[in-house]
Amino acid sequence: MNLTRRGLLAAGTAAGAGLLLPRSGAWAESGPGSSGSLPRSPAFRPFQRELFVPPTLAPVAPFAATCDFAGADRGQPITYYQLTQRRGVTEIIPGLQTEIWGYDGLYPGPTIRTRINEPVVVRQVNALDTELSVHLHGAHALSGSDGFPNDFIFPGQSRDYCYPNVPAAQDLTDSFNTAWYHDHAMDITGENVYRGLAAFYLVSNVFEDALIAQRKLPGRAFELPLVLQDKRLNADGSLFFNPFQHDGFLGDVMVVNGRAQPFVRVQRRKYRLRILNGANARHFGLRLSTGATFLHFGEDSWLLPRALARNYVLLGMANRVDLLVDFRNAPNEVFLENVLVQNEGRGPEGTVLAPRLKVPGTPLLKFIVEGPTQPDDATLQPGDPVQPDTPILPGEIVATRTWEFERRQGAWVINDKFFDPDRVDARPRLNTAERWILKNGGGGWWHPVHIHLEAMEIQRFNGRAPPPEWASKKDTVILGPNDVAEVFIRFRDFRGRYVMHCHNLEHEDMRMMTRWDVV
Ligand SMILES: [Cu+2]
Repeated sequence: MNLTRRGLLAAGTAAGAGLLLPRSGAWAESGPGSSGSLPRSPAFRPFQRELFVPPTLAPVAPFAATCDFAGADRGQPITYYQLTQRRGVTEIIPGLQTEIWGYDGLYPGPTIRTRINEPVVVRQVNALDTELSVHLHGAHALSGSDGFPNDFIFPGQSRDYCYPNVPAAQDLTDSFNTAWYHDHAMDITGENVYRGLAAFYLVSNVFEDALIAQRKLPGRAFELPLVLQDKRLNADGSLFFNPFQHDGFLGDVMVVNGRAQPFVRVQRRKYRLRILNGANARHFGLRLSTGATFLHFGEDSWLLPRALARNYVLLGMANRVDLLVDFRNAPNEVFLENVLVQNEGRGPEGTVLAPRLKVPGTPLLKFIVEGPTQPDDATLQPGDPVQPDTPILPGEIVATRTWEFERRQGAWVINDKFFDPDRVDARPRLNTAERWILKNGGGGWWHPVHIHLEAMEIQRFNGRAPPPEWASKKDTVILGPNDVAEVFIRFRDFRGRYVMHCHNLEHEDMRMMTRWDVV
């Protein structure tokens, strides 16, 4: 499949896709791109199976790592992990066996829990028959460990990833918190992630510690990491995926932590929900079925400066939200619902700031609320400080660059160019800040734009101040049709190759990506 997708790109057009044959078993009998003949997933009764919570990965004995921290580990003791990427079998739909590709054969993969300024080495072993590259999304990562798209781990080989887990420039207000690791191999990221290569990487810091110690946030026992995805299954339970569908893959089964519409038992107290949109091309607009207000205190990799009262959150692909939900006075059943209307890979209906919503929406996860009410639990209030932000000031800006995201020849370009890992499109200087103008060229397409290495700080969205949840740090900003985001970004600590790309994984694989080097 990867060779055929590459052949397609070499031919300079996607129009010949129908002439190329996919790898056997990659998808069902329907013709290339014929959305009308997509298989419908087998029917099932939702909310019969319990939520799967991925295990926390245990460290291994130290080994001689082949990666280079370049001093970024600051001499701190290093924790070592090892993961083997291999096939596994799971039940996405009850009663049907589905083969997945997983970190240690698990989908989602094991959660890595670490701490800011505590260096980690992860040895990734490739026991699959495809090329891999691992990106730690939302981290301040060394170039050689960032999962550059053609820094491949070939089948049968391994690669060591060095994560110093430092906040940029040792500024603790830059401490990242909810990151995730997922595949980033050139041209085939969409299929690799779709088949299961995604997991949480959670990094505690002093601000989070203080909130938990002060009982403003719940501790680990009342925290649920949730990755939302959509899948499509063939009648035999195998995953359907069409590598020649370049608009953006949409499934017809809503999956939370690898299981279709599960349930979870919760007590009558407050819970922290760390939600990740891990889908290829589906955006999620989330509400509780009760319509209840919750607190939104983390966005992408960073805790927000202050807690916000919300009753709706929007997640483009790769976006994360950290929410505090109060079940104390809830009815016995509450659903987390997707209320965003999206029927095509190109994006949801409506606009980013005024999406078209359906209420009631599609229930994703059922909370079964039980037991007596816990009084005085997790006292975080709207407006309370969470993690301070040190904004980038206009006086720090040394350059302005404009990046336009558009469709060309059935594939995707940034500033009229397809991704080429050997072409450097920008060379920002170490320890400077720049203004980047991110523009969606239109055509009805949505592009969640992800920048590696550093947070972007959105100054303007379509010429106006961004909504408060987008006003501090972000690693992925959704650009709806014709949207323009003006962002400030710094380039600190690490030189080398990095990328920016659309996180619609089909757009990314069809070259909506650009390489820039910190020099
Ligand atoms: Cu896109």
